[in-house]
Amino acid sequence: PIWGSAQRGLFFVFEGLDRSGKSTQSKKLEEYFSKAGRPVKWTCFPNRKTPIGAAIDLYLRRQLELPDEAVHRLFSANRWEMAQSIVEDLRAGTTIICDRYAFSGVAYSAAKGLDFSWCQAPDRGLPCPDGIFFLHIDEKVGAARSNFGDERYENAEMQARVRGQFKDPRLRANVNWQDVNGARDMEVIHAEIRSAVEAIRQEDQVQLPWQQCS
Ligand code: NYM
Ligand code: MG
Repeated sequence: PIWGSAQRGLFFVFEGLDRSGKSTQSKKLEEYFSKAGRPVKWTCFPNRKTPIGAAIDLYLRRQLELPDEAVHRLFSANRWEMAQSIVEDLRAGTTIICDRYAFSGVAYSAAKGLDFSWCQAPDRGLPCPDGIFFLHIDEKVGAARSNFGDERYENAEMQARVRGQFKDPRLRANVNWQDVNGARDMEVIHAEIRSAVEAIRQEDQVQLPWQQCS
């Protein structure tokens, strides 16, 4: 089989609006794996440490102006430059837990008015997550949590538009999308995610060949 004798790692992605609890929950899941002695790596997109990520960071901190289309392609290229190492880690048996992925890429750019399927195109073929945990927060919870910084997109108006884009069924098509109510106690949310992860782990023991996002 494509994975050899060793069990491959699983690829989990956390998605949601800014301040939805993705960082907290993704790090709690990483801790759960590492405490159990299972190989795991936490990562995030944008990955601001690469050269492309450095340009994205300048853009988000408003020190660089770029056309919407150009920055959309940079966000995607930032995933492509990490794709090889993600696949190698998965093949080596390491589980990858990722804070944001292509779904944010589409939702944020489409919220700026770019065509939805145009936004999806550059990410086609990237490693497909085994599970996507989408942390929902409604407008009221969002407003209560919103001690936004001054990065681009961190304002109530943009967040409302992104919230709308995340509801588009084209984002959920052909992927293992798990809606999670993000307005609850963080331990309750973590427990729910943990059991979803264990269920996915059971299914994946059939060692399906690794798929790409279509
Ligand atoms: N973002 C993130 C995008 O606009 N497109 C993408 O492809 C990704 C991965 O970057 N407001 C936006 C969403 C966030 C911002 O991410 C920075 P974070 O997770 O807040 O550092
Ligand atoms: Mg943010």
